[in-house]
Amino acid sequence: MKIIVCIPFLLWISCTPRKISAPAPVFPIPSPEQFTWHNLEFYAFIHCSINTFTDKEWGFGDENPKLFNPDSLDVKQWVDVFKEVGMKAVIITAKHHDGFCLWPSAFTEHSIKNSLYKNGRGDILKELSDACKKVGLKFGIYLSPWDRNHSRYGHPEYIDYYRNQLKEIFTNYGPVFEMWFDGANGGDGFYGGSNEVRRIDRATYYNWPGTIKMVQEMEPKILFFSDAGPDIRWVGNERGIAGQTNWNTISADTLYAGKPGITELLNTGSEEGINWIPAEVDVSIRPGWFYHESEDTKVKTPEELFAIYLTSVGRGSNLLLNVPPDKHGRIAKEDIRSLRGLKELLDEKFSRKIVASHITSSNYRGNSKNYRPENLIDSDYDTFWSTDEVEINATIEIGFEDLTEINFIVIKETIQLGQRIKKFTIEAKVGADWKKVAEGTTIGYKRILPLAGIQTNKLRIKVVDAKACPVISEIEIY
Ligand code: FUL
Repeated sequence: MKIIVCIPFLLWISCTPRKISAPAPVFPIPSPEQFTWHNLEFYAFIHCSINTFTDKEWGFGDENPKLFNPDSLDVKQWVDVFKEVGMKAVIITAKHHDGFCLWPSAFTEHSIKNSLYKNGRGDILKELSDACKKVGLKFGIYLSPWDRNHSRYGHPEYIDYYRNQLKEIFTNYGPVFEMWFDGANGGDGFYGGSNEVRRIDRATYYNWPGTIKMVQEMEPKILFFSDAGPDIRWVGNERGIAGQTNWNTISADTLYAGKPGITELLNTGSEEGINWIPAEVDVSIRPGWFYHESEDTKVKTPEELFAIYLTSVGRGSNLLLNVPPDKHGRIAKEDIRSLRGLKELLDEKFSRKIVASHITSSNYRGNSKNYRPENLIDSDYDTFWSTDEVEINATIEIGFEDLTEINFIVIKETIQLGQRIKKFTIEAKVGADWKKVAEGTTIGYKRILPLAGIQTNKLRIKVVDAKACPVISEIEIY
């Protein structure tokens, strides 16, 4: 049979650019609010309450509200310092386990309204949420579910009390970007004078689904943090260390308090996880969460904070760094010194990108410029490099004009399409040979790899294993 082919048609087929479709997402993926949360990276935690004046970490719940008396509390000082050092938000303990409230709640006498602060007319939630709005920081709330002051803790009436307080907070102080539900729950306490031990069933007592729904109706974009999510998970320790392997994915139904090995699971997440619940790293700049004068000499140094930055933000988590105001209600000079030192280190290490002279990859999707390797070094997270569907083991090569000293490489996966990479290596050309200088498992929103000042004019990043074809937004070299 003779096939007559029309030459102009063939020419048209070969010249018309085919639209190469982007890789399909590998589920689960972050919600838009979770994606915005990933972008925050670094923010402050404030513990300032009755414990600041009793020198305790956990108040019993029988403290006299008059003890709370910061004589020069200055929320502007807090937010200015946080802003100056690059933090993007603040989360405050509106009520810690002792039950004392930093706003004049209508549902209890155990609050700031009966303290000496501003003769009972102060409202720290209002002051701080206003100050955050002014400087452009997001505002978050920690409201301890456990309440060692409340007489009905452990009984159904307390749940109404807790929900009424949430209503007060969310109607008066929003927008609130993150709500922190602490894991410490039940035990001994004052409980309105009963002075006894009260245990609760953590799985059922609070009816979390109902409480969460109620808050979501008031604040639809809110993200909930707890040991088990549902939006952000605890990282499993308070030392500032996310897992070397850090999946943003985990299955919510595999998480329950008291489960053996839960802290390890929270630390690494799980490759097969069916929910997107990234880890937040909470750690204090001091040994305690509250201010204690005796810890003025124990404030973490800039170098220690930088190491924590690398094991949190540098492993794809967010860093929630606690900076507790002192008895005057001000951030202590020792803490400010360390925070400024950290900022200097971050600027010194990460403000001058090394410019690559060329970048190539073993494959890029459909040879389309939408997915070409140049997208990796265009300082635009929204553009990305990806490969053809079956090309999982891809290699990216980056060259420099001269022999260059390299201290850090930062890799950012395009997480809106799912977290995919399971294993990668980095090699540097040293003389005539390629030398492995780093390797890792997951990448996620951001992975920082220290390269110890290696001298090279070529780097090679190899994706060794991935859930599907890799998708990377940015590679930065410092
Ligand atoms: C813990 C609490 O018991 C500590 O006091 C502190 O608030 C920390 C952030 O969470 O579970």
